[in-house]
Amino acid sequence: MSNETRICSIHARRVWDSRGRPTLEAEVALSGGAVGRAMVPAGASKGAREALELRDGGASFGGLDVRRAVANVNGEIARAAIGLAADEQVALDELLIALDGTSKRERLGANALLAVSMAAAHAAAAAQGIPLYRYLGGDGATLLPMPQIQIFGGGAHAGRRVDIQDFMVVCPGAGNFAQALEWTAEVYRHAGELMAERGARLGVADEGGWWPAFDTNEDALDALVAAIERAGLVPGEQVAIALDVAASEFGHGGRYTLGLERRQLDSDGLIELLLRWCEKFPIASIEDPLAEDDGAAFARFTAAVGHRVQVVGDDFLVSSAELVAAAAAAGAANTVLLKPNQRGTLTETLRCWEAARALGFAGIVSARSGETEDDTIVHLAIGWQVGQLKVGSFARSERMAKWNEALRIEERLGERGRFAGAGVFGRNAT
Ligand code: 2PG
Ligand code: MG
Repeated sequence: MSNETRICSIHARRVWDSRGRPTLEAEVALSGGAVGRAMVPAGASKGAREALELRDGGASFGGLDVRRAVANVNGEIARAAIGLAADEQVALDELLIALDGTSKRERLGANALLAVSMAAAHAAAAAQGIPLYRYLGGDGATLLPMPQIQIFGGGAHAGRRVDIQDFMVVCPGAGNFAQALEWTAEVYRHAGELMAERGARLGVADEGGWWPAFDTNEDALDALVAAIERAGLVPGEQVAIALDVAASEFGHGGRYTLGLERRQLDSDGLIELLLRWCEKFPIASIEDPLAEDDGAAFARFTAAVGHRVQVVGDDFLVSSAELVAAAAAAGAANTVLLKPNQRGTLTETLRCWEAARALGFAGIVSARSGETEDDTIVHLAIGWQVGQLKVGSFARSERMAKWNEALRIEERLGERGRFAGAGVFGRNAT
């Protein structure tokens, strides 16, 4: 260890996220003078097997205050981690995990651990005077991700106004990352105009997608295709649809309740509905088509469309290497969503991605619905060469901060940069 990268101070503070809720920021300073800083996001539709976000409970801020997590960083974690090398991420993260001592990080809090894990990586990159993506991935970190961008919000991010959570687009026909953003900007704008014409432009949902004032879930899909066409783009070829069904939010035990349409479906009924949508609409990717406790149905769905549609596990896999291995063995899903706060450290998140990649899965680095201006995940997507990035919509600065950072990196990489393109989507291994 060079003396320059020794952690000499760790400080956490309470800051505020995009929903106006408390979250944590940590600052890690190194003996050579470098400093790294990171903020932790928060989900609304969470998987039951995610690591725990430590909240104070009680009356203040609806029980969501993070004073205990802040105190854990400034006390126990700082005492244990000061003196370690920031550029030895695995050793640092393993110390954090051992210090917590629980499988779901519920003693110190996954939010406390992650703030330090990410801030240390930033500090180590700063000590070398290079951007984080390059620190993580070296000269090979040249893959610009395919963005998944929300046009209409829904589910838990829009007061359950519609059942499906994210109506997104991907741009398989785009030649580079910047063009994918340009096309998405046009689709987003036209979708807003279309809603205005219907007298239904009622603002935006949690991640910046247009508020889903629709009579049925399928109406939203029709509107999305119409917006792509109005933008002068070819649905399916240039711009395709990606959905996050987030089915754990409206079903368990193989029973699903579509509140908007007042109907109940069993697992096969939901599979049938989604397969019909895959026939009717240019859908390239579906996340959490079934609930986290419905693995057998997840496998049936993947067997039916996984050769041509990317089937993503989020709540189903919670960025866990073990759950990905089990899903791969069962033929359930072909792509893993990677959210560092589902685990609590960068090392565990990277292990999940490495396990997934070795099993032929694709990956998508993802933000949470409660975000900040922190752009660490952009660097993870590029540094780890994951190939896809999901950040929410094309509005609100906690989202745009990330798209804009990826644009800067694309520019910086210049000729060396490669856009992930249509080949990046997960497909069943044959
Ligand atoms: C998801 C995320 C982002 P949340 O389900 O993929 O859309 O939502 O952060 O609320 O879990
Ligand atoms: Mg999801």
